[in-house]
Amino acid sequence: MPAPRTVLLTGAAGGLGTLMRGLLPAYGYELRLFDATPIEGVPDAITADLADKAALREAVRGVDAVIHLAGISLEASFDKILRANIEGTYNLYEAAREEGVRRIVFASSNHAVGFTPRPRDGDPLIPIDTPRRPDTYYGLSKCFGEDLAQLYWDQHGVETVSVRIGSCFMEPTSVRMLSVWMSPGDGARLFHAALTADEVGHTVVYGSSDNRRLWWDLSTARALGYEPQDDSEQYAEKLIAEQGELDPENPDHAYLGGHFVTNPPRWPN
Ligand code: NAI
Ligand code: 15L
Repeated sequence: MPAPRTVLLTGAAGGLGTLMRGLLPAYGYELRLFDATPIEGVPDAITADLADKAALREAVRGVDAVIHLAGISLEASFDKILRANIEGTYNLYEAAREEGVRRIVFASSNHAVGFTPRPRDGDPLIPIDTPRRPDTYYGLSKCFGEDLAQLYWDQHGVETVSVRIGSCFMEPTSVRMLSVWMSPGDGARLFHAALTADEVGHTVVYGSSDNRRLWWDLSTARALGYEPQDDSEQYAEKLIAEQGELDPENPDHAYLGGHFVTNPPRWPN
């Protein structure tokens, strides 16, 4: 596939979308922005819901690839998740298929496998083909998205890289995040690799930096050409001093999904 130039970024108003709007143009991409929430100061961003099939079809027309970040990013009622994440992702894939877009990068999440026990000292890293164990309806919607991506590859030849993102924020803010953090710079490197690698079919990768306390295997991401540059370890001393080491008796610390397993943060509206 020729390297994509014009890329639709859904979820462009959100936290990750804002970070990627800042970082991806340096790789030569022209971003077309899409979100249900208007983006201040960017009048040409498309303000539309993923339920609006006509708007989606127009949004994908003529782009070389899509980075699909839009959706509910926390736990919510099944009805809300169904509409935004399940039907919304289906609508996006249908629009891409109809308009001949060949590559999608899908923001999956560690919460697709959130009920997987985290590795303890000496345990092997969690492989990418570990059985899916969603920790929430939110995580379940990411399992659906990964399966939808597989179907659209097998049935229609639309390629996807599904990125099971850990925690992509400016800095890790918890001891768990020392293991699952993806720096914004590494996020952009990974999205760039996912957009430009040859013949990905449907490839599933974990999305994180090369953290010393890493819990999962980054080899499928590296096979795309991803070379992470960052490591959360520089934040470890301060976070552990404030919060203590992970407690093996605490259920919040027992699984990849952390507190999503016990008391997930909820989508506000
Ligand atoms: P966010 O909540 O900050 O942004 C999500 C954006 O999607 C918002 O701007 C919202 O307006 C938009 N949106 C929600 N429903 C929509 C709909 N029906 N139609 C159109 N737009 C809609 O989330 P964040 O952190 O930026 O995450 C982006 C994506 O990455 C999400 O899909 C999330 O599940 C995934 N992800 C993020 C992680 C992170 O560390 N930030 C970790 C794992 C996955
Ligand atoms: C996610 O999937 C969420 O969208 C994000 O807000 C973080 O909480 C992240 O997972 C995490 O596991 O830290």
